[in-house]
Parts: sequence; structure tokens; C-alpha cells
Amino acid sequence: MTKFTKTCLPLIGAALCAAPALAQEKWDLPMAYAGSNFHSVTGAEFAQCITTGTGGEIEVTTHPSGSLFAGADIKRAVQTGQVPIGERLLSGHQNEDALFGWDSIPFLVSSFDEHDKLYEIVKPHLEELLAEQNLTLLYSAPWPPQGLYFDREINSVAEMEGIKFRSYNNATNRLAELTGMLPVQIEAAEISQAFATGVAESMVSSGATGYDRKVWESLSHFYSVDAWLPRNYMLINSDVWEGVSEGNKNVIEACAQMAEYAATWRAKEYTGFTLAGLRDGGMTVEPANDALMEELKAIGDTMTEEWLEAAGETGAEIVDSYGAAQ
Ligand code: PCA
Repeated sequence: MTKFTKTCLPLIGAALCAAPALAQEKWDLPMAYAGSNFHSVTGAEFAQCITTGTGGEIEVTTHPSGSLFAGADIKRAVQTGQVPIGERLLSGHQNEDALFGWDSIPFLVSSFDEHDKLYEIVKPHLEELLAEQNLTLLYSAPWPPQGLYFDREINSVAEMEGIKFRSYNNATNRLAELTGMLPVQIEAAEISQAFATGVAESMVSSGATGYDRKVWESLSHFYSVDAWLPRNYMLINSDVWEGVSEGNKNVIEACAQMAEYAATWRAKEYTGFTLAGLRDGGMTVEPANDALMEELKAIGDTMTEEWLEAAGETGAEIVDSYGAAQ
């Protein structure tokens, strides 16, 4: 049902109304991270851009902090059409296809520039895989580089033995196993509690997530090892996408391009800002010592091999093309 949300002067008639807003569709957009996080802020602007740009024909409402669907359930909700659109960290679905884990391979890339180059190579493969799952990629943006958080000083992998480690995907689980830590998978929205109650004592994540969740209340050290940069993806159900008019598709694609640019820029800005915030909160923020770095890189080599084995020909093609582009 088409419904005019602006009333027109009765004698003038609908055709002469100034830009009548037609509220034809309402899209709920679940997101896993806190509303103040830069991905969520960008998502809210993206939603507003669509609502405004389509003249209200598509009205998008974001639901941050996993309030509509928890992070782990967002992809399925979009795939099955429970919601038309949603944002998700795809490396959380590496068990469905190793390709989703391309952005969580330790030390394959460590900087935004390297990550961008790898993403350009991966993107068409990823879009193909998503299409098979009835999903269309609208935009995507990285998190800042991943570092290690602890509730104590750590100088070697041996010292990590038995520490309770908050993980967020298969790769982080595996990292815990290989360092002798005990992984427990917890959504970012829940980590402040997990650290406060001792359910977890460490994690690998960005300065941004530690800052968003004020982890200095429970943790003391952040080692900026720059292990990898995982990405969030704004996905739309492909059937819904096909049903969108050409004009509105153009609007959504333009909004998506701006969102990708804004979120990527914010990720970079946020890297230094949030590390300073962790320091202000009282944490020690420093690089890992050389010996620890070497141990971690050896673990990275193991995980790269394991990923290549799981990702088969596509994985090899991606890593080879990346190597050749260097
Ligand atoms: N923050 C998210 C994923 C990567 C990151 O930096 C998290 O910790 O869940």
C-alpha cells in the first residue's frame, strides 16, 4: 500500500504536491556493534541516505548492538529474508567457506594499504560466493589492525598458557589454541561484562573495540601486533535487491559508495585516536617485543598454511596474485 506521508492542499491535487514522500517499504537493518562504533555510525548515515535519497520510498532503520539479531545470526536473517538488509563480519562464517576468512590470516597483510590491495583481489571471488547464497554486497569496510589485549604483561607465547581468551571467529579460536589459551566466543556487545566477571582475560581486536567497550576497566595491556584487518560487510538479500527500481538502486549504490569511503576513512582515523584513548584509560599500549613477534609470526605461518589448504584453488590464486602484485 502506498501511503502519502505529506498531506497536500486538497484543491491542488496530488500531481502538484511538492515532493510527496511515499513510504512504500520499511527496511530493518540489524548491526552487531555498539551504536557509537564507527561502522554503526556509518551504517546509520547510510540508512538515512537511502531514506532521503529515495524520497521515503524505502525507509531504513538501523538496529545496532545486536538488538534485532545477534552478530552470528545476521547473515542468515538476510539470506532467508527475515530482514532485507544487514551488516556482518563475514570472517565469522569461515566454517561455511574458507574464503570468508581471507581477512583474518595472521600477518599476511598488516597495514591498511596492503589490506586494500588484497581486498581488490578477493572481492570478485567473494561477490560470487555471496551471490550463490542469495546475498548482494553493497559496501564493506575494514576494522583497524588487530592487536592483543591482556590483563597482565605478556612477553612470550609460553606466558599465555591457560589464559581465558575472548574470540570472535574461527581464526581467533585457532590463534587461542595455538598459543595455549582457552577460547570463548563472545560478541563485542558483551565483552565488557565478560572481562569484568573474569569469563575472559584477553582478546585479539582493534583499538576501536577496546575503546568502544572501555576495556581498561578490566584489562591492562594492549600489544599492537597488527595481525590482520577484518572487514564488516553491508549485505542485501538478492531477491529484495532485484525488486528495487533502477532509480532507487542508483541511490543505494551511491549511498553505499559514500559509506564505504567514510567508514574506511574513519577506521584509519580511529586507529591512533582509540589507542590514545586506551592509554588515557590507563592501559600500557606498546608493540610486542621482537621475540614474541617472531613466535606470533610462526603461528601466522601455520595459520596461513591451514587457510590455503582449506581455501583450495581460489585461496592459492588469491595469495599468488597478491604476491605477484607486490
Ligand atoms: N572488533 C570486532 C571485530 C574486529 C574488531 O576490531 C570484535 O572484536 O568483535
